[in-house]
Amino acid sequence: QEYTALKLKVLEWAPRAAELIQGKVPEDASVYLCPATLRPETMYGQVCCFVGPHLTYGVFKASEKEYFVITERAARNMAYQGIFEKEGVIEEAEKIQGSDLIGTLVHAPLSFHQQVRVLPMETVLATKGTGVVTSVPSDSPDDCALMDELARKIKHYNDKYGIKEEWLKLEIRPIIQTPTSDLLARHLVEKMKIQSPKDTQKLQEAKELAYKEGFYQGVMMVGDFKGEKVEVAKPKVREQLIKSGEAFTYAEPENKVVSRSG
Ligand code: ZZB
Repeated sequence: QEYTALKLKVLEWAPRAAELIQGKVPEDASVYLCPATLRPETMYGQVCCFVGPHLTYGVFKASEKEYFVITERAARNMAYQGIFEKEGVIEEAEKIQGSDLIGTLVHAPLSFHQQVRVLPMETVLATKGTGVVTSVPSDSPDDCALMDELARKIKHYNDKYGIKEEWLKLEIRPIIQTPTSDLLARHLVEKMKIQSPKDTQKLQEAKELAYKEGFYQGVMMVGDFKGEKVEVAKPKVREQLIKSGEAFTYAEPENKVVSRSG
């Protein structure tokens, strides 16, 4: 699986993360949260960045001036892909629990909303990508269902993680036109009566539909490739992000199936 890993620069740490980072990273270095995505063409619509509150992340040194917040598993993979300055070497400046990152303010490349917050996603898999996920509720049913849930239970999430209502209020703008909708994820969540992020089976189905329709029938409504088919625009947006230094390629080894007989 080949992902585009985006660099979301930390502008302001959540209080607990700030304490942990203090003195661990050089003053003049930048730290980035690096979500792995299969949909670089949707980056215009980012409204937040998700982490698994119960996952452990590391702040890994990519070069003298750049540190990445990702899972250790992702760092181990990246170390052998020419992403870190020193091949095969992993330097971890600090460990951080996902819950301690919530509320951190980051810069989201290409997005209408240049500054977005880190929010919790209980369903983030530690075994996929970087463990960091960028949220595009216009085109990702999972993100759409979770943003609804966070807003619906804002009191609970405020008590639990200090989430503020205004962090959830960023406008969700259409990015891609398909035959059924210009907000395909919202359309599918409503049509399939998806009630919460726990409707995993329906969400899986919605995701597959959204991938297919978005890729084969979608047309870009925004950005430099406005009017072009998604199929055509996707690699171009990706290339642009990589050229500008705002993203890099991250490949994931296939999950090995270990047979019982060994
Ligand atoms: C932004 C985005 C915009 C995404 C979209 C999807 C969509 P997949 O399809 O299951 O292989 N993701 C990445 N890492 C994780 C993780 N560790 N745990 C849970 N979700 C993760 O997964 C790839 C997509 O799942 C990634 O692409 C990311 O969300 C999320 F409009 O990034 B995506 C129809 C989907 N649309």
